[in-house]
Amino acid sequence: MKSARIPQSLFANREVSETSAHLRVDYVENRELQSRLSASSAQPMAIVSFGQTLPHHFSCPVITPDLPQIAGPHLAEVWTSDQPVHMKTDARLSMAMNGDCLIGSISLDEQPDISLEALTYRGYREILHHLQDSGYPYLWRIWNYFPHINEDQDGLERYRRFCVGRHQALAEALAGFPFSLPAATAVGTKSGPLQIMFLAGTRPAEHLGNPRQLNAYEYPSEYGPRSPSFARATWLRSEQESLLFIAGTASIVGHRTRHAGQPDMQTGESILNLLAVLEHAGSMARPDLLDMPDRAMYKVYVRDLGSLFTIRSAIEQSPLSYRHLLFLQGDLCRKELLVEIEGLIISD
Ligand code: 3EB
Repeated sequence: MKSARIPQSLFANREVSETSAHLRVDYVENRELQSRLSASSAQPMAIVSFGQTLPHHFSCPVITPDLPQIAGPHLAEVWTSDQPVHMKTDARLSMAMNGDCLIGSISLDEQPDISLEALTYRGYREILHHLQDSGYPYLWRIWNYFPHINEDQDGLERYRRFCVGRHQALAEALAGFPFSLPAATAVGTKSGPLQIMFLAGTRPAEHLGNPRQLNAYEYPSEYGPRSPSFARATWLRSEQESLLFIAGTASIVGHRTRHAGQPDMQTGESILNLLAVLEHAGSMARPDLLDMPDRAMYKVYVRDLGSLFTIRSAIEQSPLSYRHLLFLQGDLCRKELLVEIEGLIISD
């Protein structure tokens, strides 16, 4: 570990975004990234730049999924720590740890002699091995990115192949499976390797369902030979602060896709799902959770550029409030889905 000085907050005099005791997330314009990081004593843990590679080298895990940002200034997602950060890197995997949480990424190139399910299995086994080995065995949040997600490969859709490999690895090696599964994203990129970004901790988080949706890990087999391994929401809470990750909030009720072909209606259904998860979390504790709108950020994955305006209007007219709204162009894991919204809501 490095020195134990307590760093200043990353953007002390600026509009700040989400904070927790040890972990922060800020959305920073790409061209300001380097100057703002070097002006700060906070330690970077990970940087995510959507659809753009970064011109500089950073010492922390950097992930650049090919999901173009399609509205607003180009923002990078910057995870920083107010505690010293320790890095571990090998050829495919890179991790940053601060004693409480770990953020990592793994990148796996597809090759003709290995199926997507075998590659996914290998990636997840490697992640779980490193988490256990490093003392951060509890999964908090996962993002999965890979191209051609809805294409068939030898008679099975690539997303479903991915689900098979992920399920096998997690069922074998994650203690408490499936109830310990965290909130997750799986979206289709335009290009690139299989990339998995993961957040894990030394302590367990709480995983929640959505009363309007079946747990994805209980989906019937009509959606694939193995069910998708994720929770609708993961909640990290302590006396001082709370981070609520919401995922998988698309136009699905029960286990069925709703409103095929209608991006406006799908957006409305996704928002009802988000509000249901927020209400569910609020009913468990922290009734003020819903009163912290300025600490919310939502990422909106849009399949077709042509429906951006419709989707954006539906969100702007909804009761959802937020500080950051990012629109990314990506493919969703069911062919009929045109939009998906994920959230991070922070209270302290
Ligand atoms: C669904 O319920 C919606 O497989 O990790 C959303 C977020 C979806 C994550 C995943 C899937 C995943 O199936 C799709």
